[in-house]
Amino acid sequence: MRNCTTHGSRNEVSVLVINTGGTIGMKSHGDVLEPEANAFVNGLRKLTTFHDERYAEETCMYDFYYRDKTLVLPAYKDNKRVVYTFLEYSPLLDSSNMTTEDWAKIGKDIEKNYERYDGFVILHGTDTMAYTASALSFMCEHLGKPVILTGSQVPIYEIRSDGRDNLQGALLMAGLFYIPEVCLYFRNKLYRGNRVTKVDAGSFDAFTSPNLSPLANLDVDITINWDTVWRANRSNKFRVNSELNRNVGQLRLFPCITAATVRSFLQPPMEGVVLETYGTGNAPNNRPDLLAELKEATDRGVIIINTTQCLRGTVSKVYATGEVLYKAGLLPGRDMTPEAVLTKLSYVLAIEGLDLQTKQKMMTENLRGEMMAELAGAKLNLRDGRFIQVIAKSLSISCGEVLYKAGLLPGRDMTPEAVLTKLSYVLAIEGLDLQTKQKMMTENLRGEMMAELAGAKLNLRDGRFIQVIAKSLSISCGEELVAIRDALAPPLACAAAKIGDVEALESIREMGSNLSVGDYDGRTPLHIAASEGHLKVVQYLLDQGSTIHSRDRYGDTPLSNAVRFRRNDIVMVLRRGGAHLSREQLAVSGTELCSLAANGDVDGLWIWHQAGADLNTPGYDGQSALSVATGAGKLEAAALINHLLQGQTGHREYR
Ligand code: ASN
Repeated sequence: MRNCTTHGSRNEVSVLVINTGGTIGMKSHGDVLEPEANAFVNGLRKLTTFHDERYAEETCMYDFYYRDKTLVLPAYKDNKRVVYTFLEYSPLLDSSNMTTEDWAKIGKDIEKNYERYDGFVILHGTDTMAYTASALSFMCEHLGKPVILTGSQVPIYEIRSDGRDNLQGALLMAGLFYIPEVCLYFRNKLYRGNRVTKVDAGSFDAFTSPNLSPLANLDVDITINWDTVWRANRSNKFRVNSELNRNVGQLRLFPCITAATVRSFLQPPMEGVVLETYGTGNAPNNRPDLLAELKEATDRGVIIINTTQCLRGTVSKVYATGEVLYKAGLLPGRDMTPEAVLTKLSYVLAIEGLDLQTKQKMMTENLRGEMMAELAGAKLNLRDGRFIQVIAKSLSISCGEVLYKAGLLPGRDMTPEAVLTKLSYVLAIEGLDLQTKQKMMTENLRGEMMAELAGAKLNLRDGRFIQVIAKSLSISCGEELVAIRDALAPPLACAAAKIGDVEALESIREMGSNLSVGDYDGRTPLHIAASEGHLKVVQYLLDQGSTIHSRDRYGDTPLSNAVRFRRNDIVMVLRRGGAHLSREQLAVSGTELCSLAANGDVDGLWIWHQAGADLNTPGYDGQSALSVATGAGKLEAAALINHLLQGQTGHREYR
């Protein structure tokens, strides 16, 4: 018998890589590059940075995954492993050949495989990647897992290729970080998919996100801008809407454009148009012929969105030359990219049962973070230095004990230059004793250091205390306070979730904090509320888009916590929001069900069934829960299993 170390341990995450084509997988045929089929897995298998065969063998990984489709990355931080499986399209496409049908196919494949994988990477040509990323962002409704498009400028098989870095970065992002968005990863940066545009045909820095800073920077350290991450409302299950309307178009204004050109462009069956105008959204207001054509089309029900030809910035009603367009019935596209507007039109126009007014309204609303918020986000106005001191003192902020013991003083994040010159300055001040000088060295005199947060001990039992802290933090600003806020928010939010205090959570959210960040054990407020049985908090967190699939360090999700603590109502709400048992949990569910059956634990059987466990799954010894219950004379349990089995369809497969 083979001796396998446990496969599917909580340190493993699985990612589906959908290979649609593009330069990343191309080879030279004659003088031109063309996609090469069936080459990826075998090519990458030989690279130790892309595959750890020893680990795969030791854990019997191929008992669970197809050998010719699956690889595993070497261990990353905390021994985390990304197991990734390829789904290759045929034919592979240069992205210039892609249409809405290809977007729909990708969407459907994500939907079909959604519960089996923790994240998705889409390999795609760079030429139209921004369109596909934008389209997918709209098609994926209530998305709760990362979907990351990437590709390269030089094929991955060549010596100087950007493909290896891009693929590896995308895999890490998709597997190890809960960023529930459609993103594009390129050249060490993770962007929101509907904010990008291809700006360089010959550089490895092919993409930019002109109006939104990257969601993550993968430099020596990986920095995630959690504040920027978009969180879809999760009170509904993830679904992909793959219906798209192709009667959309993009028209770029130029000084001598004729009314006839505009008229012919706007003819039926055209239903939605991206009009790229000048600067802040301006067009000639001395051309009644042009404006009449636009007005005629919008009167007919064509939705025309005003966007700027500029790479950066937004349209606004500053000039008379802009105002005329709105009088002609155009709608403002704010700071959306043309790619985002076009694909949004295609998505919105295809939704059945909506009247024109609702569609127009949707086009001006922020559906997936594709445009800046009306108020550009709640800006914290936090200038009060005294406030920092009050907060810092009330949290009994302290320095590292070890350093004190050795007699040293901590320099925090000061530069050596700052420390040296500060020493020089402080030591020269006359009339101060050593103690005062030491104290000055640890104090922030001219903004040369960050406030120290280590060792802050909080006693967070009292709901009012949390609210007071949260509210008072929201009136402050500056880098230091943002740092304090970020350090405080996770324990505050977890404490609020523990006592079921929605109001306190709302205060924490209002101060701009992310309610999906976990504590030291990776337990998020949702884990805690699910364990404690606080239904209202769970509902609130889902409405705020909290990450439903995150696992704590023990591999538990909010759903598995709700099952463990027998919170029926919460299991139902989480399931409605798309939560599901993980591959590993399903694998052990048979044994769990048998043990519940042996004990006649009807409630336990019921909740596992509600959570999505298959009652047919055999236990470790091959017995079914039904035969165990019958054999043990647990008739009520057997009757329940029988009843549930009648309503249960299909058998889950792991492979
Ligand atoms: N023509 C290629 C494509 O879009 C360009 C690339 O991937 N770099 O498929």
